[in-house]
Amino acid sequence: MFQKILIANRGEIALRVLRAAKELGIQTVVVHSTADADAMHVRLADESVCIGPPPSRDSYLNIHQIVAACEITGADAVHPGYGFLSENARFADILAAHNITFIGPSGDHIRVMGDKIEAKRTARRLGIPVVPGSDGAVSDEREATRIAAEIGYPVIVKASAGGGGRGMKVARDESDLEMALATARSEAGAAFGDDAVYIEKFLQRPRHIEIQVFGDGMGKAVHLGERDCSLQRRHQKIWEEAPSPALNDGERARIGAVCARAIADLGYSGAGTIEFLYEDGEFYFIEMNTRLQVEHPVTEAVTDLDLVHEQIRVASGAGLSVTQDDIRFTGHAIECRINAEDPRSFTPSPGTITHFHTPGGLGIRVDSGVYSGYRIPPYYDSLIGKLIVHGRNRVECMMRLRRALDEFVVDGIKTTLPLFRELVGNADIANGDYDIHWLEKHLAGE
Ligand code: MV4
Repeated sequence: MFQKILIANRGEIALRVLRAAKELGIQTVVVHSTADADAMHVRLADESVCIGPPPSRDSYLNIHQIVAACEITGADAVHPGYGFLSENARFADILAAHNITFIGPSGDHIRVMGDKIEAKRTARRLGIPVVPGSDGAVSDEREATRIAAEIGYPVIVKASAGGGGRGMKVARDESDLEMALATARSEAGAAFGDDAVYIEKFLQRPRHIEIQVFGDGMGKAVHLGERDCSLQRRHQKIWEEAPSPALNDGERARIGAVCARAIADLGYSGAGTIEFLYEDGEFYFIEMNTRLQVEHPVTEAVTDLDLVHEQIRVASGAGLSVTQDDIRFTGHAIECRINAEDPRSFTPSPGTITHFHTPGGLGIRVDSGVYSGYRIPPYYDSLIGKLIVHGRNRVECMMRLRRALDEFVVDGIKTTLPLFRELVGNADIANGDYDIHWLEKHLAGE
């Protein structure tokens, strides 16, 4: 097992990893920017190293500074959290070259999944159902027109180097296609330095359902069920739940088994998420994330597993603590992302939190790195906390969530709490009746 883990992140996820390391008796080092000297993760860690000025590129994204911090403190492993360097293949390779363990998959697996065309090709080869479309990059308009006519309109043009909603254009019919192709290609070239694009059938009213997987890097893998992340705005998830209100046990077991087999065959190591669009009873692979995700606590609630413990175990070579037969799904969990944002416009609202009071009681978990008197720096993501609620079923979970939202106090800044108080009173949400477009329509007043 590791002696000392360096946490290359900040905020609630730095705390989350720190807690897991402490529980396992592992020493902790955190790195931080000058803007985060007062942050909770810095206070709770055994050691801390200031690695640069506030802008992320000069601190949390500065690979050389982070490697130097490992050398200085003698850390033998790095946990990247999510965002920042968590899906940076070069970072994983550089750590390996320094004999420091990256707590995550290999650089090669990160690289494959970071290229959306390669990811889709790999998924298809491994038997995962994918969205119908071009087999790889489309080279010219004639090819695009032929493929679009084959799969039928509407189609979507996506950037291979994109992901998470960046660099996508929809073509409703053939007259749209030339423009969609040219725009997607030039935006991709400008944004990512890679203008490769591909075409897919555009699904009109899907849900976003993702499967949590774990590989031990030695040919064994498990799935931990799904999360329904359809409630989002501008590709930012705000509410995630497990199980999905749209799936039955048979569908879950079937898609889960397909994913676990694929991850085993790939020789994948660590936590991963296989993202699908789900429409009319069918799953369509879109992307794979090779990191721990913001919404992982929802899966922890329904499986009673500690995903960060598992990540650390697997990275150390100790393997997974469970086999598929050990995994049981109990009850229902919902996560609400508490952002320092205006609840209608979602514009960031940094500043000082004058009063912070978190709810408690049975089935309530709050993951947050803030406290009363904490000043939110304006440089980073607006996520300040997550409320995760568990109940024996969805009705009980929603009852507890309504109560927990009433107890939650965050004064001094604007947060997304009022939006959640509204959502828990909405009939569609109560019925689990929503797709990826629901929130934006609701906010527009429909
Ligand atoms: C799609 C799609 C419809 N059809 N692909 C957006 C983020 C990126 N991960 C993939 N995305 C989409 N891909 C096909 N073939 C609709 C979206 C999409 C979306 C997906 C998941 C969650 C929210 C979304 C919001 C708008 C569009």
